[in-house]
Amino acid sequence: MKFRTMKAVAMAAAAVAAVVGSSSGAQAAAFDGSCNDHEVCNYRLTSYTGGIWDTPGDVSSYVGHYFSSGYTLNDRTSSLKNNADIYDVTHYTDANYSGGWLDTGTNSARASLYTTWDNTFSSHYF
Ligand SMILES: [Ca+2]
Repeated sequence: MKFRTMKAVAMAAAAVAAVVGSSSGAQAAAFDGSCNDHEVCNYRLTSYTGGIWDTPGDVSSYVGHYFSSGYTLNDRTSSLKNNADIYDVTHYTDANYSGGWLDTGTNSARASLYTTWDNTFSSHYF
């Protein structure tokens, strides 16, 4: 009896260890100035310069957000990267995912948004 109890306890402990061991790795850190895996990254100027704004989530309004350089984000994006592994990202010219829109494929980047989209984006959705 005693041996069987100890074995059951050992098996339970092993099960807990397996759960802990399967926990996911480090998450991408939003707004840390680094364009990490799973993030979309907007830049104030072309060629990924002038300040960065990086996040792994959807954002319905750019109002109240700022590039790392201190510039306001709304209507000020001039280049971008989509480091999401699976999802395309769509940038919109208006808040709440409305207005004109531009899709950028997974693991793609745009060094320049040219005159059509330069300084126009106000929200994005994966
Ligand atoms: Ca980041």
